[in-house]
Amino acid sequence: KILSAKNNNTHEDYVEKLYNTLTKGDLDGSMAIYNKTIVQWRRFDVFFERVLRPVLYNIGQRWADGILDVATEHIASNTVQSMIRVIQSRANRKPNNISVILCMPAGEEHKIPSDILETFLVSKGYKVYNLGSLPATDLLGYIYRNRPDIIFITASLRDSINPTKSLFRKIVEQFDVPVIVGGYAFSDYMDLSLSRVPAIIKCALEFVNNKRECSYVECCPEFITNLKHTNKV
Ligand code: B12
Repeated sequence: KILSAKNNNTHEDYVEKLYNTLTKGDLDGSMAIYNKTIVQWRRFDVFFERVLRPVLYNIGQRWADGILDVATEHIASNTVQSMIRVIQSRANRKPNNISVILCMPAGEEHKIPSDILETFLVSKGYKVYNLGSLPATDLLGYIYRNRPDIIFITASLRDSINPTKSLFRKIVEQFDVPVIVGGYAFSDYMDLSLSRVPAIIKCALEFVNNKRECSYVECCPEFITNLKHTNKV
């Protein structure tokens, strides 16, 4: 026990180590850190929430403060995308027959949050359509053809808040489908950590399918408010 405790790192240790490997573009080193966290915690969402997300927020802050140059930020985000691909290829897939569209409003280029959500949801058995950023008309056509059970819109830029609201309105005007909005742009208003995502989805589906009040009101009041103002088609 003493030996294994000695080998265990804290979240902060991993954050520091991952910051160093990512900013060097070191994929193998980054994956070695990921593998170690899995052995220690046995849950990859803990790695995403407690290690990768803080590292990316650090990178963004240092870039905004002028301490980190754009090229290094790009190397780090490209390495993260490679990591996510490897992690997703290892995810267990026991289908649960619920489909989710992940999308971003036009002009939003921050796709890493959607890619992390995709990996998380796929590992929980959801069928995921990760569309990235696209014009509203294309998204509406895709929804019409594929009839997803739920739609997530992700936005990181404050400038994406209004385009997100507009996209939200266009979808709910035409389709009777729950739409959930989240991401860094909304971080002042809601906590959307990965561990809350399954409860949010369950609550949204209960509300729409059974016309029942959500039992998770405390976990997603903003979302419920949105739904109550939705005109069902
Ligand atoms: C990597 C990065 C980039 C990369 C993106 C690469 C890619 N393919 O994704 C590049 C280099 C392209 C980029 C560009 C820009 N960026 Co940038 N970027 C970042 C950075 C460092 C990390 C983003 C990220 O992946 N975060 C990690 C994810 C995992 O966290 P998250 O977004 O919170 O998502 C989690 C949860 O919120 C939740 N979630 C997310 N969405 C949803 C949705 C639902 C429904 C639910 C339930 C949950 C949920 O799940 C996610 C996984 O845990 C951030 C810093 C930051 N604070 O995020 C800046 C940041 C977002 N960028 C910023 C800026 C300013 C820009 C540029 C304008 C810079 C420029 N002058 O060119 C451009 C804009 C490009 C555009 N048009 O979109 C600012 C935005 C400020 C603001 N809020 O307006 C930030 C915050 C940096 C900063 N501190 O100033 N960027």
